[in-house]
Amino acid sequence: MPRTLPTTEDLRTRARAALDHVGVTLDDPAGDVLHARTPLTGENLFPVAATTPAAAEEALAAAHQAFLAWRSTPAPQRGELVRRLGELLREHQEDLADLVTIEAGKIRSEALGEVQEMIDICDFAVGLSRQLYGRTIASERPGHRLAETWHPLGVVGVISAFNFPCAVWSWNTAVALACGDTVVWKPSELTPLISLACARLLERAAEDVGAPDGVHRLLIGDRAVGERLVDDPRVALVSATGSTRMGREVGPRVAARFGRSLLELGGNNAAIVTPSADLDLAVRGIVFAAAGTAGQRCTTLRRLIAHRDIADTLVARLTAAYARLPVGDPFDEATLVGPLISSAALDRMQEAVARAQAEGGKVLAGGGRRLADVAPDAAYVEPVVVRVGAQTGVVREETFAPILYVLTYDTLEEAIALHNDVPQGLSSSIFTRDQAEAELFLSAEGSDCGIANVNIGTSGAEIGGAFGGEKETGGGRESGSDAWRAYMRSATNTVNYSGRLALAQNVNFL
Ligand code: UN1
Repeated sequence: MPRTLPTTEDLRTRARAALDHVGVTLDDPAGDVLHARTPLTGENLFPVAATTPAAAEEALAAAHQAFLAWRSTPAPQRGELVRRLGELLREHQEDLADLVTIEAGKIRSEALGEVQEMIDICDFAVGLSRQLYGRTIASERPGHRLAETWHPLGVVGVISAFNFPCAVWSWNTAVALACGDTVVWKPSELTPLISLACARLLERAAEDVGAPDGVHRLLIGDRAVGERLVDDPRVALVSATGSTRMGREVGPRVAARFGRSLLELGGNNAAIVTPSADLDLAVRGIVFAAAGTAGQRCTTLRRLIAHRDIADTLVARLTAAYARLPVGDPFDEATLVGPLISSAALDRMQEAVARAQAEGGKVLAGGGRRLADVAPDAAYVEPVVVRVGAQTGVVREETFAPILYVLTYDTLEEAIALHNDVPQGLSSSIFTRDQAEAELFLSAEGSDCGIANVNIGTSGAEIGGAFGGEKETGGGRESGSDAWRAYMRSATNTVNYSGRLALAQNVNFL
């Protein structure tokens, strides 16, 4: 088990080098600042200038002004900007991954994977820039053509969370730019450095291809800065990723001004394991989904619903795997579980485990704090498995930490009912070798989530599919498939080339 950590000074040097490679210089900020911080040691790295209200206004005005030109730039030409961004992301994959590890605490392969997700969505969006298809519809009238056209929407406000500090931005930004929109981004206050790096690369891409400078703006700051995006009528779409509590505020406020919102909120993702499941595969899938990213993905597996006949065997294998999980320095190649984002997150995890115990749950593995002597302000913790008797109280909530609650079932109908009986609806999976069980789970009577998988865990979706979920998860869809439609407005066109006026529904007039 790794017993050492890099020092905060090492991390400063490494972050500075990465920023330097992408072209960001951190000046000594005057005025309001926020502190870039690293969960690896729990200490501050650098002060970063916060966006002033006047600068936020300038950003919104610039993005709106740029939209007026960008919307009439041919879409394949807009794709060139995204292509250039993708090239720069490839070139700087290591630098960006360093910043992701330093600010979000992800292990190396996951940090590189997050940047890969950005590269992938750029490739997707370049293709999309030649595929913004509308349909032609059969008109009921002779000499008429009925068609659907897709137009750019406006400024897109992107609000993103610490746990995917750059991939979620890229899903929104690459697609929005291809669709002819411009973007104003409010990242998490916890990850300003990676945000500055991404914004700089997009700025460089825009310079290289001659795109308007206002296609993208970054707002660094707290909630008040995010509120500007939520309330400004120039922001046509607010795409917000974060807690259900945040979405409950953002959704109605944007709706009150008839803006659009795309919400990607909390998950409480479950996997059902049936008696026919391949347990080797299930154990590996479950451990990655539940303990990977230190349980801090919105797709993290939080509930395991195991058939009574295999539950004890499965749990024994899981607890053995948990006992071997290397927790520690995410830069160490051997580590699989990095730190939680903050000691507040650790407090919330410990409270949740205590509540589960008070509700009758039994901790079967994990929960111990690690490296507290080396880094008292950091939050390294062993992922936890808790067996619970019923899906009550804390099990119905999303705690953003590596806690896996284990429940048992007797019939698949009962398992599916348990599965769906939580307020959230993001991701889900079933481990089975029985095709009928798999198909039932994927059917209308099965999982009620936006993502439903077979023989693979709940996390780690590819960008090609649409990403998002139902119920308290907010209903939004981002990333691939036809999620692009949320970033455009459609117009229905009726063109009469008959030379005569024929009214629809056979109406006679004049
Ligand atoms: C998130 O946690 O907000 O499917 C996004 C996954 C990743 C994205 C997660 N591709 O786990």
